[in-house]
Amino acid sequence: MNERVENVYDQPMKDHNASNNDYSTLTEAWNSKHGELYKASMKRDRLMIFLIVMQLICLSVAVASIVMYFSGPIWNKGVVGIKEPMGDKGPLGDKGKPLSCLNGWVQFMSSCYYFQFNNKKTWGAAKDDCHTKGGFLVKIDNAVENWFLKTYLKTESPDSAWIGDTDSQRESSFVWESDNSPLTYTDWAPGEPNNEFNNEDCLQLRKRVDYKWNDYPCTYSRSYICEKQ
Ligand SMILES: [Ca+2]
Ligand SMILES: [Ca+2]
Ligand SMILES: [Ca+2]
Repeated sequence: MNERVENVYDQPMKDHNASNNDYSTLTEAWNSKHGELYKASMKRDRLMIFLIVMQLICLSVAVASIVMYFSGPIWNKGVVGIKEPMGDKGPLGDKGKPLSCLNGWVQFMSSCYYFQFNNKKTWGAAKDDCHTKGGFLVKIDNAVENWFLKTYLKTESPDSAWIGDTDSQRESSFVWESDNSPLTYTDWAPGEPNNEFNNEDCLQLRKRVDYKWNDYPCTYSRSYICEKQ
């Protein structure tokens, strides 16, 4: 009659411990498995992203190749009113469209450029020659134009080429000779402009520094680049 009702809380402590140990073991196993699954999932995601990026790169290269194949080189050596001859890979320049640059000038974007590699001149004489030709010593307005000029120079690799900028009026105050405007874009070589021996007032693109900009004595005869718009 007075039989004692068994209370679960009266269970021996060691049983609880055994239960806790079992639970811990299960939890560790689950965590371990979950961790492996998570790592595998991350690895798969990274692989997918890598494959997608590679596909995009391949697609970009393919599109660029097709565009270059059909559009010809990035610059045109044109003659007014005369169609370009057919090259190995099709027409050079715009198909059937009269080019706006005179013979001997190279078209890029909205300008024509005259590269004088052989008949080298002082900066002042080069400027005068460009004016005689109806243009000016090249004014580099931005990185794209700068890139084009450097790329084209590398086809002949002169030691340097004059560009139309000078600080001869006031030291360290560089202006373009075409419109007397200040520099808005620059691509100086390391340590330039240094006005060495207090005698460097004219700018050139210099081969030894990958055709980056250098101030140099204006009286040296160098290749030069004219621009016409
Ligand atoms: Ca320009
Ligand atoms: Ca100077
Ligand atoms: Ca210099």
